[in-house]
Amino acid sequence: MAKSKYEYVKEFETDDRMLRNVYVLVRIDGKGFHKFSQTHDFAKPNDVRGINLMNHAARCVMHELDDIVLAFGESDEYSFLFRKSTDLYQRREAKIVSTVVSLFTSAYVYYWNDYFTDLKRPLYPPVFDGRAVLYPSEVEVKDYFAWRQADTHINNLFNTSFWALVEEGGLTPKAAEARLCGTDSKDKNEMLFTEFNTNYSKLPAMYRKGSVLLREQIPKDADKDAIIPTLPETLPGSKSAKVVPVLDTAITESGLQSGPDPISESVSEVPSGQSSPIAVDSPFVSQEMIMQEGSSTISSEGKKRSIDANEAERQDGEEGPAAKKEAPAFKRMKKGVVIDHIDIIGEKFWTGRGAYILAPEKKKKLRP
Ligand code: DGT
Ligand code: MG
Ligand code: MG
Repeated sequence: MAKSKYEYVKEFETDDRMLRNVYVLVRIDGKGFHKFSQTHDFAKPNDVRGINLMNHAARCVMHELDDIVLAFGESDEYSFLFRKSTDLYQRREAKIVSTVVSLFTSAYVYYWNDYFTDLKRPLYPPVFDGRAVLYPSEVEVKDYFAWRQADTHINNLFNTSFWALVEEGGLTPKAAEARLCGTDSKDKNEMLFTEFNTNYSKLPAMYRKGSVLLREQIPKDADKDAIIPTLPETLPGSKSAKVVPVLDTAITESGLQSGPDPISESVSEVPSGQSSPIAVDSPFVSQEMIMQEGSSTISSEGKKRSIDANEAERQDGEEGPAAKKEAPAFKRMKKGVVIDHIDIIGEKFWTGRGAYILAPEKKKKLRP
C-alpha cells in the first residue's frame, strides 16, 4: 500500500521498550491530594471511603491487567508489580504506565459515588501521575515494598499522634509539631497510650499497614471481576458481593505476623503532611472477610484451607491422604483478586502468601 507523504513523522517516535527479564513496577500517586482531600472533606488522617475507593480502583487495574501479581496502596498512592516476564504491550513503558494511570483514574471517578454517597461526583477531576521503575532482582522488589510499608507506618503513626495532640490535646498544629519533634516510634506509642488512651497497635491494620492486593483462590462460582470488598459496612452501594466481617482475629493473624513489629522502631520519621485524628472506634474490622456467594463460603480459615489444598495438589502424593481429602475443595476454587492488610516487610510474606509472586517462571525463548 502506498504511504502518504506525511508518514515520515512516525520516525520521530522513540522505542521505549523496557529491558527484558527484570521486574516492572508502576507507581501511581494523586496530584495535589493535600488539596483534594481537604476540598472533599476527607476524615483525618484516614478517610475510610477514600481508602476503599483507592482499593477499588486498584482492583480494577488488576482485573484488567493479568500480569500484575501484587499491588500495595497507602494514602494517595498505589504500586503495581508486574511479573518478570511480562510481555504486555511488548513492554513499552508509555503504553503500560498510561494504561495503569488511566484505568485507575477513571475507576476512581466511576466508583466515586459508591463510597462518597452524598456527593454525586468529585468537585473537580482528580489527577494521578505514574512512573515505571525496573528492579533487577527479588532483593530490590522486596525492599521496595518494605520501603512503602515502612512509609505507611511512619506517616500514620506521626499523623495519629499529631491529630491526637491537636484535636484531643488542644495544642496548636505548630505546638503539636514541636512536641513530636525528635520523638521516635516508641515515644509516640507511649504518648498515645498514656495521654490519649489509644493503643496504636489496635488501630485498624488498613491504616497502619496499608492495603495489599493478591491473586488467590476464590470460589469457582464467584465472578472474577466482581469487587470483593473487605470492609462491607464501610462500602455503601456495594452490591456485587455479600460480605460479612471475620471477627475472629486469631485465625487471620496466625501466619501473618507474630512477635515484634518488623518495622524498625528507630526509623527516622518524616511526616507526609497528612492530618487529623483517627476513628479509634471505627466500626470496621480490617481483617480478611468471609465472602458468601450463593452456597459457597470462603472465610479466612477456608481460604487458608484452599491455599493449603493448592499446595497439596502441587506436591501431589507427597502429602498423603490429607492432600487427597482437600483436593475436591480446591477444584471448586479459581483465582481472583483479594485484599488484605498484612505485613509485607520480612521474609514471612514472601515465603508464605506471597510465594507465588516471585516464583520462577518458564524462560521464554528469545529469538536469535
Ligand atoms: P503531589 O503528590 O506532589 O502532587 O502532592 P500531594 O498533595 O498529593 O502530596 P502527597 O502525595 O505527598 O501526600 C498525599 C496527601 O493526600 C497528603 O496531604 C494527605 C492526603 N491524604 C491521602 N489520604 C488521605 C486521607 O485518607 N485523609 C486525609 N485527610 N488526607 C489524605
Ligand atoms: Mg500525591
Ligand atoms: Mg502520595
